[in-house]
Amino acid sequence: MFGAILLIGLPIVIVTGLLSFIAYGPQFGQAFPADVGWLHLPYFQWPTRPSWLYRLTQGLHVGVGLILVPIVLAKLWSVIPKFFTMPPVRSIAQALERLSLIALVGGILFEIVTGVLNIQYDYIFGFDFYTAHYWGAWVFIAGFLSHAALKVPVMIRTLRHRSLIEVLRTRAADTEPEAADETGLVSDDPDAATVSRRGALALVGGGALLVAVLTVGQSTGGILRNAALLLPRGRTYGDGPNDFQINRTAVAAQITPEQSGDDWRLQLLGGTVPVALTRSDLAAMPQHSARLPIACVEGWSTVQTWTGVRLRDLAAAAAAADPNSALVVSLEQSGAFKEATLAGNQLAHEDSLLALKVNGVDLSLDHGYPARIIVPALPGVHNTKWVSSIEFVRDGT
Ligand SMILES: Nc1nc2c(c(=O)[nH]1)N[C@H]1C(S)=C(S)[C@@H](COP(=O)(O)O)O[C@H]1N2
Ligand SMILES: [Mo]
Repeated sequence: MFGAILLIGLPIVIVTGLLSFIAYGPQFGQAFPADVGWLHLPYFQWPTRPSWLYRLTQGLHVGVGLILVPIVLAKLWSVIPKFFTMPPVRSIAQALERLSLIALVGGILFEIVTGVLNIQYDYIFGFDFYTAHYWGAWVFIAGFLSHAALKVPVMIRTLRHRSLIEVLRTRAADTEPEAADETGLVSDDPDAATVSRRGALALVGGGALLVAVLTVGQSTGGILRNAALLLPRGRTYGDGPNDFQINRTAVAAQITPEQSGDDWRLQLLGGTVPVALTRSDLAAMPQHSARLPIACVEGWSTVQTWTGVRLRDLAAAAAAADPNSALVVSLEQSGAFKEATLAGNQLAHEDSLLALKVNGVDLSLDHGYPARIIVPALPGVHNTKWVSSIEFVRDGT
């Protein structure tokens, strides 16, 4: 049963994880690791529609990943004797199976630990987290595929020979041990059962459910947000229109009042002439509103109503026709998120904005005042706050 659940759940975590790598824009060298050598995924342009795409894929990656933790632990518990088999290696075939198990078990524990630490402890790894999590994923994928190829037939046979209804009706006192088989997991002389099969399922299922309750509110919001104790960025930021998760505060990013005050200018580069705009200049341009999510790689997301100037109007204002990409730079001096490159399709989308307002009021300093990027389906990290310049690029000219 545990194997069957993992067989469905883990591919979701794997695929959404790899999609996140592509969403980060490897073509601009801003996915990590930047150079993946021969393990090159088929890259494609990350879409801007539907706007909730990254919210869904990354929410699933983190959410399903966390919910599966109790099931992974239970699955490991169920095969514990296997970890202590002596002698550890008897034949070449068995040595290969053992090697695939190290990739499988070592890989998944490594991915869980690095993933959880990255969510909860604010990038303690720096960028090495992404590199480690990426290569660890491939080790795990190799172990997972070979293990599934070997064991799915065994799993199907085992599930077939026992009826689930029957299992759900059987108390601990009536629980019979498994018949001895070639797996070597059954004791020659088992004690009486201390827990029924249904009890084991309920315990592990309850654990997964508990993790789900503590997690889903970070994406759904609403009442469940109060239950989202695992929400890394906290649950409340005071009242008012700017009350939603803050990844990095203005203080943490060392944004000074002088930098973001009246002397602030937005520099538009890469067009026929450089342009510098004040915040009032921007406010005097045509304003557009869109309901768009911020979806962080950490799994949390929130949908807000943003208002500002379309990025394509800014390109036009700089006389930069049909840009293929743009480098957005923040006032922030250091830090990994001080700049990001946006692709052509992201610049062209009608809802892609340099936002001045959120939910009808000026952005708070923590949410990126004087102006921030907000683009449909873009990973949260590339929605640069405290923008100081945008350089439009047209390849081949
Ligand atoms: N300049 C700058 N922009 C930034 C960041 C940052 O640290 N510095 N954090 C990014 C990340 S990781 C996310 S998820 C979003 C979060 O936006 P919010 O803090 O307004 O919710 O902002 C992004 N923009
Ligand atoms: Mo983020």
